[in-house]
Formats: sequence, structure tokens, C-alpha cells
Amino acid sequence: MTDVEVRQNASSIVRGACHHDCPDTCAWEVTVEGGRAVQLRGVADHPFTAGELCPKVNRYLDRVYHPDRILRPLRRVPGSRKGEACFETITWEEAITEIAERLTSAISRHGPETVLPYSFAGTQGLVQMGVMSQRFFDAMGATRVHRHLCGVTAWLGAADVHGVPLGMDPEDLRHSRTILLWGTNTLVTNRHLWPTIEAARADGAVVVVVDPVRTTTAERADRHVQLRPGSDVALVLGMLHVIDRDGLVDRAFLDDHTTGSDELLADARRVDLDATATTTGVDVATIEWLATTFASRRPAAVRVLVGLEHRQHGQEAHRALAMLPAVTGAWRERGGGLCRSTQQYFDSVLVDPVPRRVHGQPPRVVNMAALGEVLTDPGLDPPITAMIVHNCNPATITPDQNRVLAGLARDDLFTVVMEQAMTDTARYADLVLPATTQVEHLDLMNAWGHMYLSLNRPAIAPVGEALPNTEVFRRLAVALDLEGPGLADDDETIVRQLLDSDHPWLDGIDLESLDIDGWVRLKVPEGFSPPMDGATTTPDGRLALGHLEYLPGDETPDGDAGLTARYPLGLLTRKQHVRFLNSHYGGFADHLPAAGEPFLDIHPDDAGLRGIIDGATVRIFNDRGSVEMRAAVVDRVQPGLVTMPFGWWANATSGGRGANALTNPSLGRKVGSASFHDTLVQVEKAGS
Ligand SMILES: Nc1nc2c(c(=O)[nH]1)N[C@H]1C(S)=C(S)[C@@H](COP(=O)(O)OP(=O)(O)OC[C@H]3O[C@@H](n4cnc5c(=O)[nH]c(N)nc54)[C@H](O)[C@@H]3O)O[C@H]1N2
Ligand SMILES: Nc1nc2c(c(=O)[nH]1)N[C@H]1C(S)=C(S)[C@@H](COP(=O)(O)OP(=O)(O)OC[C@H]3O[C@@H](n4cnc5c(=O)[nH]c(N)nc54)[C@H](O)[C@@H]3O)O[C@H]1N2
Ligand code: SF4
Ligand SMILES: [Mo]
Repeated sequence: MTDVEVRQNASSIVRGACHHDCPDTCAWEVTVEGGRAVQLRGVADHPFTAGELCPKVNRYLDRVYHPDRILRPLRRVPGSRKGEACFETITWEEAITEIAERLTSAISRHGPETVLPYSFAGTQGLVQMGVMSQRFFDAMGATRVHRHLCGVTAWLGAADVHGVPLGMDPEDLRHSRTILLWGTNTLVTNRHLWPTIEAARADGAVVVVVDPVRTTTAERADRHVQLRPGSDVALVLGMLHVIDRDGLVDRAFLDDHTTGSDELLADARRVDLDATATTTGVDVATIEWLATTFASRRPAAVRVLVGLEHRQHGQEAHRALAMLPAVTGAWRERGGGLCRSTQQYFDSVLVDPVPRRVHGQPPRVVNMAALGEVLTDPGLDPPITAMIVHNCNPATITPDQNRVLAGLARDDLFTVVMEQAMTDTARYADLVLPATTQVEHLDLMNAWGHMYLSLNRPAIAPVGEALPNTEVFRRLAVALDLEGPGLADDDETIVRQLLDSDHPWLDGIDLESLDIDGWVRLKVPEGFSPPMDGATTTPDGRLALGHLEYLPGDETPDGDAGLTARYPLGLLTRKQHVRFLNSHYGGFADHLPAAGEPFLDIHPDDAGLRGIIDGATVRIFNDRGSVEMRAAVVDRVQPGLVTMPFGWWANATSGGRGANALTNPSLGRKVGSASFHDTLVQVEKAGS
């Protein structure tokens, strides 16, 4: 009998961890009775998540057993339109055979690069997210995709300074006396960090939020610095000016641990604080207070996640924030430095040891942010004629939605979507394959908000005919006669392969030790300070500072004047709902936020200019698209800026379009995420 079959016969508690693309990776336990999961709750002994989940995942089992769950393979009914979601049930055998035939025929006409694997972080478990699919698509020679929609731009900015950008252990914020939550909405997006922040605050820490919006987190902070969107580099330069002017530079730290500080400080000296105040919308006294507080009320930390990166100059903003703690020598003290994603701690040690098969030249690479263009570009050679989607909902989450949907609607595109629910993307599929949920498959969970590695044991057998992503790729590899290393490995073997490392941070950690509690802390020394402890991996081993210059993004109010004349308002489409996790819950009526629909937040000044009253239906538009929803006239946004939540599905608006119908897909540099937040729009009363 398998593990799962044994459990089906008794009541048991199975440990696992949340799979969502959320920094917290909460440890959970599932109570199973007679083969059915009856309760899911947080594991109390987990040091970081401490027995609490969150409003969305408290009800995750409803999603597991939801009547809308996809439980069998589906094929689009011949003659029905893509997007209509008119499907018929087929067997797994039929599905696998059909996919193999269609891929073989596409590859024989255009070569393997005609296949586009499109996936993201629907689960961030290492096994179900990437390892097997990457082996599979590389064995095939499919087009490679820069999976850069989240976190990579932030990574690149910090990497410009650090090499491998290891930051502070977030739990060390407990020791901080100044915490700058810079472009991160902790209470909504990273809630399990809040108790650490509150504990530091009880010991006298001052908590500052730097955000263009008065977020829930800003409301709970000691001070909110409401800068103009995208002006962070200017604000950092202003702070550095004050730090230098007032003799608060840590010269010894700069001499011992950095290069390029002369160039940086020369740029800072040239700053005119009045001009900084105009650019940033932050008055000079506040800039001075912020700089002085950060430099002298110590230990002092800057906390960033991802919100800042989704801009043309997002990498530069993250680079600027990585330089700030170096100038004041904040890294010297426990609780001081840059507190960012912990992903790189895990990436440094959990490496798939199985070599990839590469046929001759490595395949071409496209950036996932450019999906709309990739699918609709008539000149692309070879064209994309087959697309396999897993862990991802591109119709909702990818920028420039109208172009993405035009691509997905192509009759000559064969699309397979592996999903749990009939998402806006699955509606466009030729074949939909039922995917297991986190309580039904094995996985190894890293984290990007703390240092704990978790093992997710399956608690129940797959519901219906759902299969783990890995099993689908194993079956497809056989059907396609693919040759390549590791294509037949089972999930437990993959976990063992990932853990098989000599790295000291994994010392003593294996499947058996993870099975004891379900989680274990990486063996990173307590109080580890990467720059002080020799972990800077730039070529000369010193933090790389250097010139810093503020540049406005092209599609911002300070950017292209012609565009601003037509579209004067900046648009932010951030994570706003505690009951959403990206696009996961948008389509489930019983999971929606109480308001039941998305609202556009607009400042009273901008609403007044347009005759818009609270609750009125408005049209928000630019050259890429148009969306209608009701307006909330509120002063938590600043004049010139409107915001709407992202993650709602097509059925939430009358025109069937969400936030991404408006967003800017262009990349800041060749790699990294889209400039989602460098988006300009106009707003008018609907029907006017
Ligand atoms: N406008 C705007 N757009 C954004 C953002 C924004 O802030 N604003 N944020 C961006 C960011 S940061 C991110 S991370 C992306 C998120 O983009 P995605 O990763 O695509 O988003 P999710 O909704 O988390 O997950 C997508 C799907 O994965 C499925 N899924 C979950 N587990 C599994 C599994 O085990 N197997 C399979 N086959 N499927 C599974 C879920 O059912 C879900 O429909 O969106 C980006 N898009
Ligand atoms: N409840 C919930 N939690 C989530 C998610 C979710 O969908 N729902 N998604 C998860 C994912 S995939 C991610 S990547 C994380 C993201 O976590 P965060 O990075 O914390 O969240 P964001 O909403 O992307 O952005 C944070 C803040 O950046 C601000 N911001 C935007 N532009 C600027 C700017 O130019 N300067 C400054 N200083 N601030 C700016 C926004 O107003 C926003 O309040 O959250 C994760 N957690
Ligand atoms: S979504 Fe985040 S906060 Fe909620 S249970 Fe999962 S990891 Fe924890
Ligand atoms: Mo993300």
C-alpha cells in the first residue's frame, strides 16, 4: 500500500506547507478522515508562521473540493470558439495521445522552438513548479522563457551591488530600531512578518512606510512618506545628500567593504534638496528626518519586496536601496542592512543536479512579459504554434491583456492548460488537464520571506482524475519518446536530488529530517550579515556602489509629454485584497472580497475635474485597452494617481477585461519584469 492508501483507512494529520507565491510559506497540517481532508490549520510550532494561515487559505479546502474544480481531462468541442469554454470530457489516454500527436506534427513542421512552455508560480513548490518541466522542455528543445514577471528585476538591482543578493534574515528585524518598509504592503502581502515588526516596535523601533499610496500598512506605521510614484531613486539621492552633508557617512565601512563610493557621494553632493522635494513630492524636512533617522537610529533596515520593481527603472530603484545601508554602515549591526527576498539562500543550495539535454545551439529565449507580442508577431520565426501552460493564468496576470487574448484566440495555436479551475486562460485551451492541489501532491517548499525549508506531504489521494504536473510531463515524455536525463524520476527522487548537497546551509537536512516537523531552518548562522561575513560575490568581493541618477519612466507623468497630454494619470494595479493571491481566488464567488467587485480608487481632485462621484461607473483607458468599473473617490491615493486591484477574472467587469488590459508590457532592460506600474491612463464617466 502507498502512503496515501494507508491514510485513507484512518484519521491522521499530515504536515505540509502553503504553495502560494507568497513570502510567508506557512507550515500547515491537514486532518484527514476516511480519505477526506476535513481540516487545514497552521502548524503552531513553526517559528515564523506560528500556527496562523490567512483569510484566503483558511478556506483552502473549499477550493480543493469546490464544485467548479476541474476533475477530468477536457477537450474543446469541435467548432466552438476559443474563450467560450465549451468542453467535453475525455480520458487521460486520449489527452496524452492527442497532445503527443499535435506536438509531433508542430515540431515536424517548424522545429521544437515552435513549442512555448508558459508557466509561473501558481505553486512555488520546487518539484511541481519547475524541475521536471524544465527537464522535459529542454529535452524537447522548446523555446525557453525568461520567467521574470516577479522578483527578478529586484534581484538584478540588488545583484548590481552584492553579486548574489543575499539580504538580512527577516527575523533579524526584531533587533531593528528603524524599519523602512519601502514599497511593500506588509500587512497585505507578507502578514507573518508583522509580529516581528510589532515586537521591534514595542522595543522602540520606528516604522516608516515609503509608498505612493496610503496602504493599510501605511495606516499602521509611525510615519508614511507618500512619495510620487517612481521617484524612489531621487528620494534616495536626497537622503544620501543629507547623510553626507551631516557627516553621517560610515567612511570606514565604505573603505573596507565597498568600491565606487566616491562617484556615488559626488552625485549625492550635487543634489538640490528643493528639486528633490519637487520630484518626489516629499518636503525637505521629511527627507532630512528620514535620512537622519536611518543613519542614526540604529540598527536600521530597509525592507523591500517586489512592488518597486514593476517599472522601467525598477532595477535602478532596487540598486539605490541596496546602496543606502552601505553608506551608513547599517550592516554592522544585527537588525541593520537590506532586508529582501530570502529566495537566493535557497537557490544557492537547492540545485537540480541532473544535467539538461541541449541539442546543438541552446534554444531561443523569450520573456514571459512579452507573451502578447510573441503570440501575435507575424514575423516570429519559427512561429509559436503550440503552448503548454502550467501554474499560470496568463489571460489575467500578463500585461497587455488584449494582445494576450488575441494570441490565445488564434485557431492555429494548439494550447494545453494544466489547471485546477476554469480560469480565463483555460477557457482558451484546446485541452485542459486537471491538476492536483497542494494537499494532493508531494513537494519541497522554499520560501522568500524567511529561512525555513518545508516538506509538503500529500494528505489525500488526488481528487477526481487530477494529476500532479510532474506526472503529466512523465507521461508526455514517454508518449513523445523523448530522451533526456531524469525524465522518469518520481517526485520523491526529485526531492532527494535537490537536497543532495554538500553546502553547509543544508548540513544534516534530508528527507528524513524534514519529515520530523515538516520544516527546518536552513543552517545559515544566526545573525548572518552577508557583507560583514564575506558573502559579497562581486568580482572584487566588495559591494559595488557607483553613479546614481534619477530618470523618470517614459510612461509616467514626468516622461513622454505627448503621451501625458492624452493620458495624464498614473495607474497602479497592485495586490490589494487579503482574500486574493494573484489570480487564484478571483473567479470564486465565495472567496471574493466583501465589496464583491473591483473599484478604481481616484483622488477627490481628479474625480472633481471629471465630474465623477463616489460609486459612479467610470471608463479607464489608454491605447492598449479600456476597462469599466465603479469609482471609489478616496484620498488614500494622491492626485495624479489612480489604482485598481489586479487578480479579478474577466467576469468581474462588464467588458470582460481586468487591470492588465491597460498595463505596460515593456521591459526596463532586456531581462526582468514588465513595467506594469509605468502605465498612463485617462478616466471618464462611463457612457460620456
Ligand atoms: N497588473 C498586475 N499584474 C501582475 C502583478 C501585479 O501586481 N499587477 N503581479 C505579477 C506577479 S508579482 C506575479 S507573481 C504574477 C502571478 O502570476 P501567476 O503565477 O500566473 O498567478 P497565480 O494566480 O498565483 O497562479 C496561476 C494559476 O496557477 C494554478 N495552480 C496552482 N497550483 C497549481 C498546481 O499545482 N498545478 C497547476 N497546473 N496549476 C496550479 C492556479 O489555479 C492559478 O490559476 O502576476 C503578475 N501580474
Ligand atoms: N494578499 C496577497 N498577498 C500577496 C499577493 C496577493 O496577490 N495577495 N501576491 C504575492 C506576490 S506574487 C508578491 S510578488 C508579493 C508582492 O508584495 P509587495 O511587494 O509588498 O506588494 P505590491 O502590492 O506588489 O507592492 C507593494 C507596494 O509598492 C507600492 N509601489 C508601487 N509603485 C511604487 C513606487 O514607485 N515607489 C514605492 N516606494 N512604492 C511603490 C504599491 O503602492 C504597493 O503598496 O505579494 C505576495 N503576497
Ligand atoms: S498565502 Fe501566504 S499567508 Fe496565506 S497561508 Fe499561504 S503562505 Fe501563509
Ligand atoms: Mo509575485
